[in-house]
Amino acid sequence: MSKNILLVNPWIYDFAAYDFWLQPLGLLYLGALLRRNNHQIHYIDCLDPYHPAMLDAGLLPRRLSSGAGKFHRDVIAKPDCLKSIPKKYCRYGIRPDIFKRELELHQDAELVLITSMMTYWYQGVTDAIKIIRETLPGVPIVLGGKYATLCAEHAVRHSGADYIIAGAGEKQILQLMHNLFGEETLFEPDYGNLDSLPYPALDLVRKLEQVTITTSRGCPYNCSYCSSHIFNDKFSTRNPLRVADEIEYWRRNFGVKNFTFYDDALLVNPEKMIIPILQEVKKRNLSCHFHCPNGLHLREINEEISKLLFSAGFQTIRFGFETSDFKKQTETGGKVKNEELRSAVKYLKQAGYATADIGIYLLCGLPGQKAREVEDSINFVLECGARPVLAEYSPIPGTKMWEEAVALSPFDICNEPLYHNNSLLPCRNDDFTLAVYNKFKAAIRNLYY
Ligand code: B12
Ligand code: SF4
Repeated sequence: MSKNILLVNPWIYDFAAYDFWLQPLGLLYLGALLRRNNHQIHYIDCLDPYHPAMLDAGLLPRRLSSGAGKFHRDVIAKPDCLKSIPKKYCRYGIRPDIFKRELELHQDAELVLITSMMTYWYQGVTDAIKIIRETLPGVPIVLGGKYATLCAEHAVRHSGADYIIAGAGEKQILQLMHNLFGEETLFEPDYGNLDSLPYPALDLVRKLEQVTITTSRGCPYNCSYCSSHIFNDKFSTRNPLRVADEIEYWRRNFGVKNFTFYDDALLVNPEKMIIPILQEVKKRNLSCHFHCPNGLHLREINEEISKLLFSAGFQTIRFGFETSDFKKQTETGGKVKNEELRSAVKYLKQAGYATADIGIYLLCGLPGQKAREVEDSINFVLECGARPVLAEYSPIPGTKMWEEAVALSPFDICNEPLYHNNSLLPCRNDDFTLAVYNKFKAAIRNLYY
């Protein structure tokens, strides 16, 4: 029997948030799978910048043609544990009364699926669940995603959801449908083949400005600060021609021009993935813009790939370099070396990219990290002719670096996920202080503006 299922993408509560092509991709994958199983799928996006009730109230945030842009924000009271932080704390997205009114239109919902992104955004999840409970009493609520996986015990105690699902959701949600409603699975994907999954239900997005896409799940590396292996214990990839088919599907049927890759390891094995995809996109005259706000692997960049990225319309490129300190590079996983950055920048520039286009992520505030290391890394990136982009380290439970982070953080990161917030610089220390970090950040900003 077909069920009415409501998908909810909750609010972000944070000191700052920007829509860098954000979509709740995991949730929309599950929505598509359930739809393929004959269920009726509905979607409420608390982050929707174009919600008609918000537009009627004159609350349209500034958006870019690429599909990135601002969210509407309301300043809210800080939780007690963040009271000492001298910054405004905001709820990003639609107003709660609008969310409630939207929920009232879904009185026939039989199940609610809610996702969670950053662990430290969990208050947006718990507040949304509270309102769902009040408005749709008795409807089971299932929580999954990053917070549900990385802080499962916390989520059980605090989220208010009926079911917490950790890790990849496809198999587990079909199992839950069976357990809850006795539903037989009509369509079961081959879990070893990502191409057997239906395309994510991005058609439910009110104004589809950009499509988020993945060519793989997981990562062949295992860096000590990263949780990729917790979500996917092995690296699995799609067929590049099927990825090109997906791009063509959204391009031709929905007119979408901007595509954002959410892979952990998009450039790994380029001859088997990114090269054939981009060649195919060119052959099919799809004329797209591509973005990758997530860190790409520098190691794979050579002359051919650089030219292809540039000519195929890769506009936003960011690379995960993290540090120029050789010892730290090796200890944390060895995904890149200094000489690889130098040669990659050379090839990217020959292909047509300007200095400001080549964003190099540097991880700041790793446990015990000295200011000098960050400063040296910034200087090395500048010397190579690229643009340093500072990324504050967010400690993640279950990663190799977690114990060290717990031992060295001045915050109780073990018991309070709000302290994982990167903008707190959760593992700051007496040498690499917030003031030093702000000084570096301002110096980089001055170089570019
Ligand atoms: C794309 C991405 C980004 C993008 C977009 C943001 C976003 N949140 O989507 C950008 C580049 C902007 C970004 C930025 C950052 N990111 Co990021 N990002 C990712 C990434 C690579 C992919 C997320 C994704 O959509 N995956 C694909 C989908 C299919 O997988 P999924 O969401 O996990 O969904 C599956 C399951 O979780 C589950 N599921 C999901 N929802 C639901 C719901 C229900 C009901 C059920 C049953 C199941 C379920 O089923 C799905 C299908 O199997 C993840 C790493 C990863 N491997 O997941 C990091 C990750 C989420 N990011 C992380 C971090 C640290 C950051 C930054 C703080 C980095 C920095 N220092 O600057 C910033 C902060 C951004 C901000 N403040 O806005 C951390 C999380 C940290 C945390 N404490 O929670 C992650 C996990 C990477 C890591 N380092 O380990 N990120
Ligand atoms: S290479 Fe990137 S995605 Fe892979 S484990 Fe390291 S940080 Fe995570």
